[in-house]
Amino acid sequence: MRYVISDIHGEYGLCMRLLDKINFSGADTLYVCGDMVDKGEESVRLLKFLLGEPNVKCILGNHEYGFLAYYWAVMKNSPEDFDKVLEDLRGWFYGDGKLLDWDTVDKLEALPLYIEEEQFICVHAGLPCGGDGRIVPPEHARDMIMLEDRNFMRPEVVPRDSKCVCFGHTPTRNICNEDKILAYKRPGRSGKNISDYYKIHLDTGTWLGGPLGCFCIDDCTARYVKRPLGGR
Ligand SMILES: [Mn+2]
Repeated sequence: MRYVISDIHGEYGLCMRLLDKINFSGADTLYVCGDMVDKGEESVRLLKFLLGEPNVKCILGNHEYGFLAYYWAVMKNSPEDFDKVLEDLRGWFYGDGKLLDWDTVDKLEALPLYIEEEQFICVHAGLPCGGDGRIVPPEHARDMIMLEDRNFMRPEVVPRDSKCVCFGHTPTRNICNEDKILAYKRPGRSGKNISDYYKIHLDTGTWLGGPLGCFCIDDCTARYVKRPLGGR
């Protein structure tokens, strides 16, 4: 089965519980729509896991991009002393920054801004969408729009004639007052196939205390794990 998820924000434990719940195995694929890091305490542990699994496909979110921008700035200032640079970069992450290594930095730097498959597109925040419902394809969209767009998530934005767009970035509670995945179905469709949907909004506000959820591309259902009582 193929699953999409977004905005895990350093919640390694919750992510592991969710993967357990869906019996995630080597035969499955997980698409991660960015913002794996920051806010939570185990950003680097989570990164090392996700970037190390051959069947996990990640893209950049604005939080990974922010880290990379910092990395590029640090490299400009002291490019010779790599030990010092790495020490500096470790300070970026709240919690487990000391686990950061060059392998993880290099893998992060190699991540794309979107993934396009036959029936769906993964992007962090959204794609430009005009009033006529025509979206700009990801290869022509500006990087910062894909990373930080705040228009695409609006319920009244209805892309037409496009693949289903899976995205996160803004907690869905801002739209529906609930921490749940919003799957927007095309009119008159059954909802059993991913092509029956035009967009899947994945950010369930995990860093704000919400659950962590993922959406199964193949059976079109959402699965969640809640935070333990007393957790953030
Ligand atoms: Mn974001």
